[in-house]
Amino acid sequence: TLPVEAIREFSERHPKPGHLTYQYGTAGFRTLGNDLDSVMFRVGVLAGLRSKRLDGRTIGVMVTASHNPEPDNGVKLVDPRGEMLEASWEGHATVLANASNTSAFVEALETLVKQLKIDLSKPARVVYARDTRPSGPALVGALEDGLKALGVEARNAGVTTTPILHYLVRAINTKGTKDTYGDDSAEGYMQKLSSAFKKLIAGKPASPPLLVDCANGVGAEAAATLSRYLGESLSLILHNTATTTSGALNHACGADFVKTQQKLPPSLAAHLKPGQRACSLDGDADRLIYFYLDERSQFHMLDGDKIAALVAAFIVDLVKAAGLEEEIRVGIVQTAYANGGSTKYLAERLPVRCVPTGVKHLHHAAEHYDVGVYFEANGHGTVLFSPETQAKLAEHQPSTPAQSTALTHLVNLTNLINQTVGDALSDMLLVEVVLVHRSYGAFEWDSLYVDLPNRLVKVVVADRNIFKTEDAERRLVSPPGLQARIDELVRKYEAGRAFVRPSGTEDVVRVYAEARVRAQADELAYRVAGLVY
Ligand code: 16G
Ligand code: ZN
Repeated sequence: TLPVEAIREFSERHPKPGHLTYQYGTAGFRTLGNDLDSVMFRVGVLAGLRSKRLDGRTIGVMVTASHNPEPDNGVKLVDPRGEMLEASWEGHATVLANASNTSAFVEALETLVKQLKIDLSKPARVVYARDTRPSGPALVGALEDGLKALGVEARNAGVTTTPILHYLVRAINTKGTKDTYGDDSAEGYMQKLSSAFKKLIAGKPASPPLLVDCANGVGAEAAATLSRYLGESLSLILHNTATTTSGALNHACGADFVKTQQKLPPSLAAHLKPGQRACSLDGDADRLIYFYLDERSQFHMLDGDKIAALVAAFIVDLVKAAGLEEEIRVGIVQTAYANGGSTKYLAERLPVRCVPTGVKHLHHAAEHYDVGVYFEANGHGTVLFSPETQAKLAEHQPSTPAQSTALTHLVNLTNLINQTVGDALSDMLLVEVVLVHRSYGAFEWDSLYVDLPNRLVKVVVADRNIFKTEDAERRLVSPPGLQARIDELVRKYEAGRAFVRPSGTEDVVRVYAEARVRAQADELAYRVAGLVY
């Protein structure tokens, strides 16, 4: 049975504020750090139950609010293979978080245990970590109370990036099996990535140094460690590493700043030379955006779409060179936010699928390919190699030295890439490998295709829930009649495309538009926003 006494006692220390309702959304629970105490406690209990339900396999809990402002915080659960929490449990999380008091919480737990047939005699194991936010330590304390209340065997992974926590979950759950993912420590992660990187660039000329904007977040610490592991194989120059300066996190820097503002973080202005590559991580280092200045010091962004194009084409070529093109199908997954220029470039080379926003949709769709590449335009993405593909790569007998080399590269890529989730540091190394192999600088990479000018605007509406979409969020079915009016507008613009969707993380509706020229993209976005308002 449930340790009701302990749960009650701990729960009383973490009362739910009466005026708040919580929702486990695209990014888990996310709001002001000050409002999350009861949520953290309850997530601790829930994580323990999830582990029991899965026979004692280790569940991950990450305390972060990613690219959001410093006062925000959040929490996400990670399933045993390092992937996002199974969708059906998002609802359970929401129910538990909103139980009005201790009795209601205990009652909700009892219902859940019965409904899901959770065997409470099973062990419960959880590994957790947090980012560098000032609200983190207290929230982790609340989480630990939840873990204690249920008697969970807990492991504190300290302050680390979201992707490292995902790596740890998978490494712990595969330890000692034939699918072992790596040593279950941050050092194991660094070792795995850096040694794959060194093998992939062996014998190639070293790249000029790369500037890394660490968003003043937890990525700064991980990048510094990684840099030591990389040694001379890649020189990283770290900027925005002020993880203890109040107010600095994600402020005028980081991947989200660069993507949404489409400009250089001011803090890099004095450091970035024309033609030099630079990249930005977000606050928990699961998103990556590259950029450079041209010879006229014009800013150019290389976002998730550009990364997808670079990486997917490279893998397609390697698969061909290894003589495996008949056996291994490489595909790509995007969302409606993918630039039309990238979709056109990619569709000429491999199958492209469009899915709704949110990592879980992209990840699941990518699993349907032998090698599935997914990237959101915002810089979150990875590459998945199916278990059958990994086995094929391990067994395949190459018939020429060229095939053998390509095959070895593919195997090394499976180790370089963090396949559990988008990982800014792993993706950064991946980009660097491709640039070296292609002999590309930032400019050559950028020239693979031309981005269509685009504009994203937020519209505050009375009720965003009346906006319902279909066709991977590319069309509205509700409010009635609105889509027809959008279509009518879009037709007036050359290469025009626009869509409207309710945000999953903010109380707003988002409008995206693109067109052949800048002024037209802006105008289309504002006119569609005018229809929504
Ligand atoms: C979250 C998602 C991201 C998505 C974004 C959309 C994860 C880990 N992150 O940050 O994939 O692009 O939400 O936000 O799932 P929106 O619904 O407010 O546009
Ligand atoms: Zn993030």
